[in-house]
Amino acid sequence: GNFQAGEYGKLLKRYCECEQMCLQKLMGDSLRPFVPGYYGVVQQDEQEYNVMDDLLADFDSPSIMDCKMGSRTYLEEELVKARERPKLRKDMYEKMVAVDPGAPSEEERVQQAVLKPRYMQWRESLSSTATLGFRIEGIKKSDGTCNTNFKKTKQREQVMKALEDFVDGNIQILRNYLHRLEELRSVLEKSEFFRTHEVVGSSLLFVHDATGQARVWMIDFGKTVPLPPPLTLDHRTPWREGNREDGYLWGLDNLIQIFSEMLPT
Ligand code: 4IP
Ligand code: MN
Repeated sequence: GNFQAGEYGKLLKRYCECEQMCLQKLMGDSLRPFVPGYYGVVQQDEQEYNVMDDLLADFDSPSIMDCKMGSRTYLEEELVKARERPKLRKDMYEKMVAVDPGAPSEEERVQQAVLKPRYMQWRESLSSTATLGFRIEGIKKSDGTCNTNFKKTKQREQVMKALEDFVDGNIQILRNYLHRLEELRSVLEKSEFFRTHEVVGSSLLFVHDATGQARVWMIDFGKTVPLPPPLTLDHRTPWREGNREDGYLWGLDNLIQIFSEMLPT
């Protein structure tokens, strides 16, 4: 797997240079309270790991949700690669037909393979990524139940239902999450790191427990890359190839709106 248990309260994640660069910079950014603390690299059995805070350590039987943020889930360089030296992906074809046997085109059926951007875009439009700028990837509840079956969770109503179930209808937890998301948005809007990075494939990790404690962190920076200066992003402008926009804040706006609508007025 990608993770190893660390010392108490720490987590070891398989080393990724891109993630290391991001976490290092984030330790000096206004976003620091919204990301896991970073403690450098360790080696264990031939493998290197980034050491970071285990965000679950302070919770008692936590419920956890992973929301992948943004309207685009692959880097623009994947498009360039697919044009310059197209790599046929049989594994992605298999994952595609497992969800929808009718999804591949005639050509893809003949090749029994798809290109990566095609697969990623298909996942985006099947889920709420394309229409809302985020998607639920997985939910693990305090009772031990686990659900990663959200590939076709696309409509607002479906998303709301999943969120409702995640918080077990607990209004106070919803309120706490909403408050935390609004705080995160205001910090993101001022963050130097955020302005100068394309943030792709990053998730928001939602964690709450029976005490009513509810928190949200940004995680997964393996595809978060610095922009060539002086380029910056507003993270809301629709993506067109070349503009590097990722739709992160557009997705967060939608998520905040959905949480608000779920609360009684
Ligand atoms: C996965 O598809 C995810 O999109 C991964 O993105 C992506 O990894 C995988 O590409 C792709 O197969 P499913 O979630 O449908 O299984 P993430 O890491 O953001 O979850 P990359 O490498 O793009 O991050 P490959 O090329 O690693 O298989
Ligand atoms: Mn992830």
